[in-house]
Amino acid sequence: ENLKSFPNDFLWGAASAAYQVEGAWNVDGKEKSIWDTFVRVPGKTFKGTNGDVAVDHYHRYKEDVQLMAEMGMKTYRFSVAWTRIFPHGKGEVNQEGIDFYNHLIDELRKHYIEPILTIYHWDLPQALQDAYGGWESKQIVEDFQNYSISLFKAFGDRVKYWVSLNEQNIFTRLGYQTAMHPPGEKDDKLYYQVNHHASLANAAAIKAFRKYVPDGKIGPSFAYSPAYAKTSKPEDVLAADNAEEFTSHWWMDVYAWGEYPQVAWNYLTRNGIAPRIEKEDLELLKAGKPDFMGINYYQTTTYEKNPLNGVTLDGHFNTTGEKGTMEDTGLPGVYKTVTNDNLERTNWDWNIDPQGLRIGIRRVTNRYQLPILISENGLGEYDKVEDDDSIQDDYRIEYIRTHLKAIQEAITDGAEMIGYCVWSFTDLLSWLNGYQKRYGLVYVNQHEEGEHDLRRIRKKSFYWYKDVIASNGENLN
Ligand code: GCO
Repeated sequence: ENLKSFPNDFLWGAASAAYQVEGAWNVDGKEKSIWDTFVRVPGKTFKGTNGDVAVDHYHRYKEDVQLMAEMGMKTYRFSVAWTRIFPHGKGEVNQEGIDFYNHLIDELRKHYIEPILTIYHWDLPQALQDAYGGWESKQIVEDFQNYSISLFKAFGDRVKYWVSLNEQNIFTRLGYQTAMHPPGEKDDKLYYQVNHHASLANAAAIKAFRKYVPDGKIGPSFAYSPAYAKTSKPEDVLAADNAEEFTSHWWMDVYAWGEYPQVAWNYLTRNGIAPRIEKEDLELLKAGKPDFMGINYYQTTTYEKNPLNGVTLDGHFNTTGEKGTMEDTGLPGVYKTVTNDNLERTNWDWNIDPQGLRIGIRRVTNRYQLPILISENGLGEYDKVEDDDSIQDDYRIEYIRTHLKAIQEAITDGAEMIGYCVWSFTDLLSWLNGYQKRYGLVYVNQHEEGEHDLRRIRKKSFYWYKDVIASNGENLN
């Protein structure tokens, strides 16, 4: 097939998040985020790993940017730690925090690497969690907007691409449905309320952005897992449609249109867990529309009819009468998650589905008519350092290659693609999995225990991606 080329200004890059790379958790005025607290609770993370040091990017950012430059990267997506800027979430700006990101941004620009700045990648100031429950209160909207404005003022002259919230659907689900992330709650009603506040905060930041960075572009990064039906039985197809609405449109419709999808809204209302919404909320949601949709893509999810209650979209939330959450069962009567036997799976049991990325891009393009930034995509695996100090991560190369090919096909389909960020540039702390699960193009000698000098080693994928960038994606075979 004759594929279109990647655009000449396509942003080839890689990404990271503050808590996962920076370390320096309590220096230069930084105070605790909810993650600094959570990782100290016994049993929450693999072998109790935490981000106190992480890969020490805070002190080694120059070396890391040097490696990005060597690879020819066009863009680097990183996040700002809120508690460096406002140690207690609000109040006086901490100049030392601003300085760190100024240095990083200047270093990137010196090497012609376009910074993409993520405002929020999960490290909420502990002080705000303590004061009013963080995302649980509508007060977060104003504090998040003020924090965002401080970033716009400090960096908006040099940073033109911004990501507002990273994976709102994930940090709220893991924080309020599965209790695997802070603050560790299991409460479906609260979960939807928290999401409403986060959507409002997202819109409030974008609204302010127009004034402070009029020539910039901003959008959320959504963790999109396109829904497949297990079979062509109509009830399974309906279950997949339901899942797409509950697991994707619930957020993306709000971002793009300022509206909640009807079917899900009605279901949640019938079950008494729809969020409380005030009239002015809808105005705010409509006033904060993004320039692009950031998509973090790792895999698709497959669904079948959920037989509980037997009636689609008419189930009760808690069919057994026990305290459980939607996450335990899928949605009673609405959908149920199943394994897709047609796809291979990683060692972390995530399916590998490059075509799913093309399908997802197509759905987002058709529904929202927005340009798309693939703000994350990559493979988490065990990596082995050979005796000659090389890392032969052909599996990662294959993963990235096939997903880039899918993007090229999507471009040929007609999608407008801004860029692609490999998750991740260097190895980094996996929130719950320590350093076993590695994503980087650059290996970092960091481990839960034993020898760890934090030395950087270029993986085979580093050299491969360097060639891809140099050829603007012409060498994907
Ligand atoms: C992990 C996760 C993360 C996420 C990223 C989401 O292993 O901890 O996969 O690395 O992908 O933080 O934005």
